[in-house]
Parts: sequence; structure tokens; C-alpha cells
Amino acid sequence: MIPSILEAIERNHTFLVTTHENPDGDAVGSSLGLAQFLRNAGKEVTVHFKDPAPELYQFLPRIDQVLHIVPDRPYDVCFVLDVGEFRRAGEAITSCTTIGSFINIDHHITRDLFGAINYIDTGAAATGILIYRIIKASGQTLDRDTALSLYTAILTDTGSFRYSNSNPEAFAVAGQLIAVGLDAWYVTERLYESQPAERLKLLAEALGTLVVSPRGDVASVTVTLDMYGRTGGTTELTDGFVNYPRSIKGVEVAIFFREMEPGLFKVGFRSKGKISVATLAALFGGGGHHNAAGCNVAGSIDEVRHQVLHRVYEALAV
Ligand SMILES: [Mn+2]
Repeated sequence: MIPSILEAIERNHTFLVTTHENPDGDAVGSSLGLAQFLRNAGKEVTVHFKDPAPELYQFLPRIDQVLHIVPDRPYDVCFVLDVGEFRRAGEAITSCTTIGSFINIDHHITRDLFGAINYIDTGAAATGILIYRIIKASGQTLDRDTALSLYTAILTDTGSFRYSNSNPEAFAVAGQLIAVGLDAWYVTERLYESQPAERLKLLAEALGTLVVSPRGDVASVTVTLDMYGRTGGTTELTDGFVNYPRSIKGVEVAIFFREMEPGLFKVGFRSKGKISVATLAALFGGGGHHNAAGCNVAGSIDEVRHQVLHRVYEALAV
């Protein structure tokens, strides 16, 4: 697959690079890393994110040049990274008629092979790893900006090398990226030691809602709309809250209920491995990985909790 991607890069001149809605560290880092590689190869590149990247990633090089609308002009090739399903790239991309062809690069379990080329490897810890493989195969030397973006992609998608996807390749590639001259502490400080105080105030409220099941294997926290007003926090700051219920000893499934609008909740699941939360989320029209997934559920908080917990207990009982 990599040779055909390199050939497509060689043969074409104008590129659009895009990723999924609400981009995470892997989405942002792999997009910026690939764009930098294309630019270094003398190509014309536009990076597009449907939604703005979280404040957290604003230190990444050239993130200020990312567009949130798809320019009305032709592109030879559009790279779509880390999406899982094409529709997560947003309608402006999926319905765009001025794009020559799509190249799909992903590490999610997916059957949506929408690209002219589909480079899917579920064994890769991050999409950033797949971009690294492409750059490596091209023979181009990695520059510091590319390394910084790819390192951020890998660090965030592996939970700082704590998740089970932290395979030998993830460590090896990270080592190669650090060897380019990155300062690991600089990245750590930007990602993990720069929290706004509002996030901790919001977290305090969320932890106040902690519920653990009688058997101790399911734990959840909730953020409701009124909490934002009280703390000055925003939705974006709730990123990672689900890790707190998950960190409890004996918990197999952690759930984060986040009210998006009155009567509509985003439900985030984390599993420690025993059951697939992707399957659980799919019951509500959502999706994801074995260990991390999500869906939207309508109803009051009590209704939503009841419906979701019922399914989780059912899954754990098997
Ligand atoms: Mn990813």
C-alpha cells in the first residue's frame, strides 16, 4: 500500500489533508505531520479540520494555517486520516466534487473502504505511526516539525505509552522522533502540565457525580450543562474525564455521560479489555475501538443512565 501512496504523491501536485470531526491528538498530529512531509516534497497542501483543534494542540507547528471550510477549488488528492468511517470527515468533504481522489489512512477497525487507496492497519498504535512509515519509506529526512506532530499523535493515542496499543513499534518510532532533536519534556509540559484551572473545577463537579455499581465493575461520571456555567469550563475541557472512573480498582467498564444539549447525552465508554465497548456503543448507533467507544443517547439523565447501564450489565454478565 505504501508504494502506491508514494506514487500518488509523486504523480500529483495539490493535496488536501483532513481528519475526523472533533479532532484528537492523533488526528491533529498525523494531519500536520503528513502535510509537512508533502510540503517538504514540494507539494501544495491545505489542511482542513471540520472542527477547530482543542486549545491543547495550538503549540503544534502550522496549526494556525488549518482551515475549517473546504476551499472551493480542485485538489488532485485528499488524504483522509484516522476517521473510522468516511462520514466522520464531515459533509463538506464527503460531498466535495472538486477532489480528484481520496486516500484513506487509518488504524480503526473499519469496513468503510471509501478511498481509491485504503491503507488500514489496526495493528498500528496511531495513525501517526502509519504516516511515519510512509515518510520512512520515501527516504525523506524527518524534520523537527514533522517529528513534533507525529510524536504528539503517538503520545496521545497510546495514553503516554500506557495503553495496550503501546507495542514495540510505538516505542521504537517515538525513539526515532526524539532522536531528531525533540525535547520530550517540552511536549509533556504542553500536553499535560498546562491545564486551565477551570478544567479542575469542572472535574471536581464531575467527580461529585461518581457512581460505582454494586459489584464494583462499572463506574461512571456525568457532566451536565449547568456545570459549565458554575465553573467557567467548556465541553473541550472534559476530555479525559472518563479516565477517572476507569482508574478505580476492579472497574471493567467506565462511562462518561456528557450533556450536549437538553435531553441529549454523549456517552463515552472505556473498557479494561474484558468486553468490547465498540459493540456496546453500536447498540446505540455509535462505534469505536474494543477499549474506547462512544454514542449519543437521547433522554433525561436518569433515562439515559438506565438504558446504558442495563446494556453494560447485560454485556458483563455473559
Ligand atoms: Mn487514532
